[in-house]
Amino acid sequence: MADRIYYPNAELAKTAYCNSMDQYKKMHEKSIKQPEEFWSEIAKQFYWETTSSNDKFFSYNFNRNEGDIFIKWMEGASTNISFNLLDKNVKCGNGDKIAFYWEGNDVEDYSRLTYRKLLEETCKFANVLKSKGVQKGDRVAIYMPMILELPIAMLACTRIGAVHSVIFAGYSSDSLAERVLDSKAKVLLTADGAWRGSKLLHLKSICDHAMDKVKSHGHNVESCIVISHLRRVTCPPGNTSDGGKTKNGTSNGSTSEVNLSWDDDRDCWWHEEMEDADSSCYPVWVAAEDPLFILYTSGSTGKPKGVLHTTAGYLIYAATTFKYVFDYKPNDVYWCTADIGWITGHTYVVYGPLVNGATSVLFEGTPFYPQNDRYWSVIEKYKVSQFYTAPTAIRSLMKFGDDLVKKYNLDSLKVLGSVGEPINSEAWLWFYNLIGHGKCSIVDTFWQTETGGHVVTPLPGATPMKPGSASFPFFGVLPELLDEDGKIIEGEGEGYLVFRQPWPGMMRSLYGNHERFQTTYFDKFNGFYCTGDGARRDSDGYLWVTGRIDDMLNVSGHLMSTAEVESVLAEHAAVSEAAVVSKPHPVKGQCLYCFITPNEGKNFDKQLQDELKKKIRERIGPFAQPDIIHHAPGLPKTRSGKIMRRILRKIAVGDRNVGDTSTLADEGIVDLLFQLRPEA
Ligand code: 6R9
Repeated sequence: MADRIYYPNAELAKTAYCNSMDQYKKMHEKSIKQPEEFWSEIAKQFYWETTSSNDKFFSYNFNRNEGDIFIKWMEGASTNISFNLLDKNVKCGNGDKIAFYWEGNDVEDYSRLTYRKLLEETCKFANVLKSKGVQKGDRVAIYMPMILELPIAMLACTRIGAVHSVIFAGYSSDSLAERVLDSKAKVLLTADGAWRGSKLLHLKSICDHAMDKVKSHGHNVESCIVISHLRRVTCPPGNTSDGGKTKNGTSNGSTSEVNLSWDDDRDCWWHEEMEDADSSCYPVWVAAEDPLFILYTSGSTGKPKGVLHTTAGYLIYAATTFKYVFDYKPNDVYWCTADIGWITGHTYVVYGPLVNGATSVLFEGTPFYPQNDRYWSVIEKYKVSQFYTAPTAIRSLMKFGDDLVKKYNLDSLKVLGSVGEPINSEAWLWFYNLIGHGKCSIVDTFWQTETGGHVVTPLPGATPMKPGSASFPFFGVLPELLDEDGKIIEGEGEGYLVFRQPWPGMMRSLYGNHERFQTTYFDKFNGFYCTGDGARRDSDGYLWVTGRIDDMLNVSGHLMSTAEVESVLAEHAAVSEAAVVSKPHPVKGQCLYCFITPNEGKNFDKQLQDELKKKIRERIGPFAQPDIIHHAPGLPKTRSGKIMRRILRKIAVGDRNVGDTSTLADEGIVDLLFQLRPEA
């Protein structure tokens, strides 16, 4: 079944923006050979305060021998993103159209926001930011749950040319502090707290710790603006918390009852600041290459990388990928389940849908609350037509059986999307047959925080699908597979996935560290952007992304580096050394498998294991908690002291076929580690 080719639904193809492989090939060829013409035609759909001349539309250097790496699109043009997403839609008659249906953690909590109201709220909050001294180019850190104020805050930044840095609200206070410090954010936006399932997240208190830490490193967050969220949502049953509504909808009390610490000089309530804010705010026109946002992603050295995206190129790329990959039509309702704290949420919850005037669902909760059928009930409730989620979510929902799905009417679905990691064929087929009733196209979208938008993906009305293959490059993208020596692999084969030339939405730098940007992505293969992923091309030219080939792990779609986890583990007083590898996991894709060498005289016992798990949760976040901690009296190292992770990965899966061990300083260690394997 998995080898079969699945053709796009003929009905969908009839009206699709791109409805055949011929059309795709023509458009792709033009986008590669004449990028200026291709993208300038698309750019005409947006508002530019000043435009770019043809000779300056696109320039770049991918070759370090020829100077610094740079990528520039639409030099000379200026615009404002919030103007294109909001004012333009309101002017075009979309003012009363719903921009977001908000679906809270609890089924009783929901609301909606039109484009007109979104514009008004954005302008008001932009004025609040101005009143806090935020100016063009200043960084604003955002640590918020999935609530309507989050896109409002991001768009308010763009209104005045401020640079947002959204930090996923599952990160610990240390991780938050590290990111706030790196970007030197002037203002931090958060909420008092939020429910995730039946768990309460104390967001403001996490921010307090982070701001203290930032201060001890010499940087001051001048203002912290807090949304009073708990008082307006329903408390999960069995909880009597903090000022939230009880199950019957009556209020438990006011937010002042929430036990928050408060710094009067720094902290203020969002709703109080908004009360008198002016609802109009003239947009600040920014240059095409002015920064739009920073988004941190894990780096293989352990220090997060502040991926920097700029204005014009990101806008046209988010707009174009959203339109073609989801084939969004004016009456559709689109739902991307990703948190806005990740790149998928930036491009495909906020920018892509809004610039296309789309109606989306913004979901605060989890797939498992109050029951394991929440996703299917939300699709039925809003008649969702495009549903975009992650393989890890699909695999975890498959476990609960098909009956839970069959209770719901999912007929509205047309396109299903997958992102974050390779999708195995079993999950693909379940998604296709059970969720999509065999009539929806699946778009398996390969991309990265760095790429800004989809780079390898099927188009739903054109591409015949092979389960597990991200298939072909999007417009403007020219992939190659390289062998270890940097030689191009033609035709069938497997190698490093790289890109030969920039597309508009690709990152421009790492914030404050252009040198690291150049060495991380361009040093391995001169003249190519290196993704860090491996891929295979089959005899039909389809690309199959096989996963990371650097020291990165992908746990439930969250990317993290082994170095990042190892350095936290090694800080524990009882730990002499730690080595982390990934192990395949049936639901999460990969999980963390940690080898720990205790210090002399220290016991490797349950208490130590629990402490290490707790430390990772606190320092990185709960999603990074290791699944297995393995006692390693020694580690397999080369004579030069390099840990051979290849061997550790074999031990993790119990595969005795470890290959050549002759370069090891102590070959006996491998046997010992096999003996000490914990029962999985
Ligand atoms: C969008 C996003 C990027 C890494 C990437 C790759 C993996 C993402 C994938 C996929 C296979 C897909 N990845 N989509 N692998 N097929 N469709 O996830 O960004 O968080 O930066 O992660 O995720 O390994 O390099 P990000």
